[in-house]
Amino acid sequence: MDVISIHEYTMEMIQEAATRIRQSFTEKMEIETKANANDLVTNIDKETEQFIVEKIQAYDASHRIFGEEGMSEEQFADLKGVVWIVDPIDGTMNFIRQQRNFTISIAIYEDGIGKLGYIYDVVRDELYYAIAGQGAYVNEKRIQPLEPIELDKAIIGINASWVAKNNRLNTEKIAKLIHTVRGTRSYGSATIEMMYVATGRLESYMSMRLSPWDIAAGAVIAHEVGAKCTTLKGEPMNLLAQDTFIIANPSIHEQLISEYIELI
Ligand code: 2AM
Ligand code: CA
Ligand code: CA
Ligand code: CA
Repeated sequence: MDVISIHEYTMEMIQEAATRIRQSFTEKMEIETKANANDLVTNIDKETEQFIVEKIQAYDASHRIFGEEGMSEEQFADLKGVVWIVDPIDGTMNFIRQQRNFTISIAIYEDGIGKLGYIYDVVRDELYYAIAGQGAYVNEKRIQPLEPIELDKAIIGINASWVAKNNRLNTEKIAKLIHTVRGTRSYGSATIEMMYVATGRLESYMSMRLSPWDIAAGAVIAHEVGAKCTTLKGEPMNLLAQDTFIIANPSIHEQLISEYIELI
């Protein structure tokens, strides 16, 4: 795999995809629901994925492609070979309602190993990316390795459903966590929240259910700065199916899981 050639190609592709998304702001979009009333998709999600898939196929037709909107034919059975994992718009609800706080997310894995990751916050014009082993960047600026921090100084990316009555985890422990930390935030885009952890704006982000395309690119970038990504049980994160997920500053990752997260 020619990493530098793929990198240059992807940087250009992602800018082109973003230009198309920006142009779409002036047009009326078509909105459909997927699994439930809050699970939305637009024609722009689909058109962006279609554009990216065609570009990848033009680059190398032997590469496999997993995309959220299913514009490629692949099933998620394994990660053999070169696999592109694409979320054309991460944060679709934000995209529809706010025209901000959404990203384009693209990862390239080879035999299950993360090689390149790209997350483009289109409206802020912040492109986070990493080539494995060569550090992580936001635009031209190198992202510094994470510094240790104590939990009582941490800001945690968590949303209100974690404390609402639910049958998936011990909410009393989460309430205790919320009282312990300095603050909580919720942005509605897994990739933005992961990049906020990678850049030290948050110390952790966690979710009950994310898919491979929500986390694949972020994990490559996070790895370069030392942020730790696992399931909420502390197991290796799942890139073949929906699962729980946590990313955290390494100094608090273990403590969060062992003291505050009790899955039922
Ligand atoms: P999406 O916008 O690409 O669907 C929202 O809290 C975050 O969770 C977004 O990153 C969103 O990605 C992701 N997510 C994963 N599964 C989801 C679902 N079933 N419904 C809504 N958001 C989902
Ligand atoms: Ca979606
Ligand atoms: Ca997503
Ligand atoms: Ca999406």
